[in-house]
Amino acid sequence: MAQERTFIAVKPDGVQRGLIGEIIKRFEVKGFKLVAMKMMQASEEHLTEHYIDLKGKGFFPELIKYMSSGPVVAMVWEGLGAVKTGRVMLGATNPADSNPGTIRGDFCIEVGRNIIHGSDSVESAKKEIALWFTDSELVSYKSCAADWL
Ligand code: D4T
Repeated sequence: MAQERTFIAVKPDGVQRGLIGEIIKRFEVKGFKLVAMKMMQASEEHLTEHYIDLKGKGFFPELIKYMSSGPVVAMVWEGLGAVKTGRVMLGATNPADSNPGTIRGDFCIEVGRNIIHGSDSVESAKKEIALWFTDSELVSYKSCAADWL
């Protein structure tokens, strides 16, 4: 496994349901390092760019409406295998298939309200991080826990 960065976003339902802290906690206690974070109201244009690969899907208009219905918390987490492990921590896209113990498995029910996004590959992570953050928003520092993980 290599050191990677992954893009994680608490979706509008996760924000409204008070799950920001719980989600941050899971990545923190796992041992990943937070390198960027901001709360923002994403525009439909920005979200269309983020979900461009899904543009042909029937659920796309609903997805954009939902994702732009309130603020999201965008984050970048760094660590060994952060992309793959991040996806495991999120659980399956459809919460009906997400195992208990995963974020979606523990906190949501419907695929259209699945509270969190996580990059699905290193390549998508790079694109998503560049879409949501400027280089200067990605903070470089050494965590004091780094040698213990
Ligand atoms: P995101 O990108 O939000 O982390 O979700 P996934 O990577 O796990 O899954 P995805 O890209 O296939 O779907 C993006 C987003 O669309 C919603 N969705 C998905 C939906 O509302 N109905 C559906 O049938 C599917 C497949 C949920 C996540």
